[in-house]
Amino acid sequence: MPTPEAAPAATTAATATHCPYCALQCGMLLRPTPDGTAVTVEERADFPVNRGALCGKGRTAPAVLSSRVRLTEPLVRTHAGRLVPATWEEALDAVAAGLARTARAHGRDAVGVFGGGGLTNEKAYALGKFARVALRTSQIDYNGRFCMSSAAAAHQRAFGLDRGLPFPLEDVPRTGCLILVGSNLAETMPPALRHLTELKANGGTLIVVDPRRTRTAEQADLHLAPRPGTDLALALGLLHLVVAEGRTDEEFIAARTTGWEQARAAAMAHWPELVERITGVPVPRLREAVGMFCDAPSAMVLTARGPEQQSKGTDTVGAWINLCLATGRAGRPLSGYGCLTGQGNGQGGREHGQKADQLPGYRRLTDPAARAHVAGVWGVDPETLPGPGRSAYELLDALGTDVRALLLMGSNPVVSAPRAAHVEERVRALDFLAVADVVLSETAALADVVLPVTQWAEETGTTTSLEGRVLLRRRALTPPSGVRSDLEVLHGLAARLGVEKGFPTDPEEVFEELRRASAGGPADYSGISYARVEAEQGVFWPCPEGSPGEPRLFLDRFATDDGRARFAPVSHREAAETPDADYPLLLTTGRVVAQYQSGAQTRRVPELNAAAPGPFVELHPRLAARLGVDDGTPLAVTSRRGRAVAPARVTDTIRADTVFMPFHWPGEGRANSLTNPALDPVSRMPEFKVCAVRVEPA
Ligand SMILES: Nc1nc2c(c(=O)[nH]1)N[C@H]1C(S)=C(S)[C@@H](COP(=O)(O)OP(=O)(O)OC[C@H]3O[C@@H](n4cnc5c(=O)[nH]c(N)nc54)[C@H](O)[C@@H]3O)O[C@H]1N2
Ligand SMILES: Nc1nc2c(c(=O)[nH]1)N[C@H]1C(S)=C(S)[C@@H](COP(=O)(O)OP(=O)(O)OC[C@H]3O[C@@H](n4cnc5c(=O)[nH]c(N)nc54)[C@H](O)[C@@H]3O)O[C@H]1N2
Ligand code: SF4
Ligand SMILES: [Mo]
Repeated sequence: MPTPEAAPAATTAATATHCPYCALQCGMLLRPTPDGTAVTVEERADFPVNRGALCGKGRTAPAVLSSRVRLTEPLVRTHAGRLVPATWEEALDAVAAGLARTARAHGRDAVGVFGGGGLTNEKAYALGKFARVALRTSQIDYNGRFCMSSAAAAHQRAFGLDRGLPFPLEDVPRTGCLILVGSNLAETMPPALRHLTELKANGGTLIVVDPRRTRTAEQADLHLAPRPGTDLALALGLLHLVVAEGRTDEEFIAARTTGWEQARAAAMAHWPELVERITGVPVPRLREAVGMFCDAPSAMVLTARGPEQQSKGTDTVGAWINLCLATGRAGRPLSGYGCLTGQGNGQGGREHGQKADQLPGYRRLTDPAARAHVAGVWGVDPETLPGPGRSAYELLDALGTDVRALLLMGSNPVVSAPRAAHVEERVRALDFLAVADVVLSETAALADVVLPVTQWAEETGTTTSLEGRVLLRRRALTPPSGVRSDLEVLHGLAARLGVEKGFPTDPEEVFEELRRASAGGPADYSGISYARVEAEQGVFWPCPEGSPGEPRLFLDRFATDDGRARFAPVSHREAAETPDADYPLLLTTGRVVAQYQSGAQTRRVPELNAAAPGPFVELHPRLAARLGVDDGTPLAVTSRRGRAVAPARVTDTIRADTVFMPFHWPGEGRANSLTNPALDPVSRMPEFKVCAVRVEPA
């Protein structure tokens, strides 16, 4: 199949685009090398979010375009069990046959689809449609479930709408006080660190809540280091003090919220001394935080994965939102709650239908009007659309039993899912696995068919950044001849499954359909076009036809039926697992600056590997002394799920009752061999950020 996008003319003109990795979606220029076979990254100073600044991952992103590390031809597993090169016809035939065979033998819901928050809006939309229309399975979900789903659920509950940041990032340095809860943005979004420096230069104050004194916490005026898994109690304790000290904004509460009495009563049950006992944060520090937050003329709370990746993440975020609402720090200029979304298209990826319960435009799959609208755009009978399916971990857990064939696009769960050894075993138990990827990830290596796809610089598509700003990545480079785009893959598979129409391969054509499908929904993109996005440095949704887009939400009313924000009646509860005699320590997990996610891409970049060569276990000197280990000693970390081995990194920046591991590596040092898949009851988010472990010299 010829690739539908015209190759750029042989020129050395640079293409303006965005980074393939995180949700900051830094602007960059890609300039073709003189022979036209590669691109180099240059600064793009005009894009306001990063003003030219890039982290090491962004600067080195072209390394993954090299055929030395990527896939350039389809692979099919032989009867002898080896993956060998195949033609595209053979590979797509094999995938379509594998999926169809399973559906025939075990029913449509025995075929699953797993997507990713790194996929462009066009791909996420097409993948959701492919599941519902071509496979007619309910079993689709994606890795965003592991990312910001708790914040999304809390957003919906409180504000009636889920856009990560209700204001552009440029507002952050102008607020009076910022509480950053469980975000290490100095490592996870380095160019955003500038906003913290500017905030302080403007006279604003910064509070960071993190069990570790991270590079981000180093910047703080006040660092609170709670025990992992206790942010809910911390937020309730702060609200208790706000009430006790008479610092609520009664006028705002009366005019713009509902549910205060219940939320207030719950907070009043959380005495500062009790909160100190639960969190380990001394009462004077709690008072200091309340003073800083309430004294400031405006204030924001931003959460990231620290408080969210917990089995009570939704309630925890709800408690931080309660704090904002009670003090009138929401729906006003330079004030509000926001979530720092993670993946390149973490925001857009959660809006257009790759989520188990969702239709495009952030519509609910159970809503008859939404089904009718989207079925109309798709040209199918609403009755044929399946209902909601399993959430990501539940889907992975069902592999090989209820779900017997899987199409995976844009995730590497063998490394990144909780209780990963079990997930790996489930993946191996599948009757059929097809993986579309740019590299042979640890999960792709287990597939029956591997489909090599084009990458960010080789294809056009939109992403929606953590600000809710829709951005365009333009194709800047001709892909190698052996690869096809994800849209071409879905087109080819749909045709083989008997659905000839409805899966175009031109991204702009897909976007035009997405516009219509999203029209009238909460995430309305109908007024957004490629031309507008390019002319305006991005367009903020919601953007109905004719709208300028909305950088700032909720200033007049919240998106609930009555326009009022809803307090969440939340109380503290323990993590699913707490330390005991057998597993006396807490493990928390997260990221380092030089590696991205499961590392599938960044572990293939020499410069990044030199900076972050492998896993480690961060622990406090007191704990190290008790265990009799030094910096570099190989440590065995054991939980109820499994065991991991990695060298000790001794540092006084972590609590003495907690160890930390980054999750970027497979094999012996895989942090997710240990993590607990206990799920949040609302968001179905696993508890990546807290489980009980035992640590000993290996
Ligand atoms: N370098 C790099 N950058 C990335 C990514 C990457 O893999 N590498 N991934 C991108 C993605 S998808 C995401 S989601 C974001 C994530 O961005 P962040 O949320 O900033 O990243 P994490 O390191 O997972 O977690 C942040 C902090 O939470 C702290 N923490 C752990 N447990 C708790 C707790 O119980 N409470 C609190 N308050 N804090 C806790 C950790 O110590 C850590 O410093 O980063 C994005 N950017
Ligand atoms: N212990 C622990 N585990 C965690 C977390 C944690 O904090 N702690 N964080 C969780 C979070 S927030 C996230 S977001 C997940 C992420 O974890 P994963 O879902 O594994 O994310 P990636 O490693 O980015 O995997 C993306 C895969 O898709 C491929 N890919 C990239 N672009 C494309 C594309 O356009 N098309 C296709 N077909 N493939 C593409 C990449 O090469 C890679 O193999 O990890 C979660 N796991
Ligand atoms: S901060 Fe994120 S978007 Fe910016 S260059 Fe780094 S990885 Fe890319
Ligand atoms: Mo994420």
